[in-house]
Amino acid sequence: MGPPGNTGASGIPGPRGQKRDHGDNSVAEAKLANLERELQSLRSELDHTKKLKAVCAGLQATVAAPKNAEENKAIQDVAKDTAFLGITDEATEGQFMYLTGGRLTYSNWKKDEPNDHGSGEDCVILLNNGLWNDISCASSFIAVCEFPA
Ligand code: MFU
Ligand code: CA
Ligand code: CA
Repeated sequence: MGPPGNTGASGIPGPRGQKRDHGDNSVAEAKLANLERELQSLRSELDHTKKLKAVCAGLQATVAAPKNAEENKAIQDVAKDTAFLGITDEATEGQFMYLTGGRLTYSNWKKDEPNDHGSGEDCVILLNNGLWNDISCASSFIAVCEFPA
């Protein structure tokens, strides 16, 4: 018997490998959708507060925020209806601040308020009876502008 022959030519290529398993993304997708909804709602609330500020700022004024019972009554009398106050806790939940800056020095919350009800409430309204309630910043109420003396 003679020596072994030469190596033969390459065979035909094998079949394509299976597509990689990307796993189940439905949980992550649902979370992302929820985050996107939350972001949209936060953006719309922030826009609302900014508009409120801008309306009074255009008049060289600020959104009225009472610093004592007398001012609270004065805003109540001018508004004659439920009105937004220039107060928010949108930066840090539970820490209410004036739109002009600084922590609250006076408040007149209704019983059990503020409660950040539902998906959150970061704006403040003065009710007809003079008491305060925190409410969604996306809600619509009049606001009183406050002018420097
Ligand atoms: C109360 C208020 C809310 C909202 C809701 C309908 O929560 O604190 O701001 O007006 O009622 C139970
Ligand atoms: Ca809040
Ligand atoms: Ca509330």
